[in-house]
Amino acid sequence: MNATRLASALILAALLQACVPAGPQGASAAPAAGSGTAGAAAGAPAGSSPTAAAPGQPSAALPGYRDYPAVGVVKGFQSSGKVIILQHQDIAGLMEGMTMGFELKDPALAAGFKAGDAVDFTLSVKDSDYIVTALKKR
Ligand SMILES: [Cu+2]
Repeated sequence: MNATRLASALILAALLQACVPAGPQGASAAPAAGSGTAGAAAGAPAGSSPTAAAPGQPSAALPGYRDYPAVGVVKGFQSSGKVIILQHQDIAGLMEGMTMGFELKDPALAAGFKAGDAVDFTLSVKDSDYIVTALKKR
């Protein structure tokens, strides 16, 4: 049971660490009084993260691209809804957390989404092309 709780704390700590400061999700995650477990987390072997260095999988939506699962918060839209601005967490094997715009494969993917929505999304990448090919609310 302790191990389970520690694992949860580790996951939470990792999520919080990956999160860019001043995120709206701080509202739900802010009361993390995990200061006591932070030290333990830092010293623990980090062998429980199979996705840590995982490169993207070949994309099903876009041939030649690779898919990276990602988590973020919608900040807005540009280019008549063709570009979504996402404050994304670290994307394993790709980039650190930041706020940036991504082209939507289809603007319809973002129908019903608004600024402030926490989302899981799939980023399909080829060279310097970053395209959101899947989007769902968390
Ligand atoms: Cu980025």
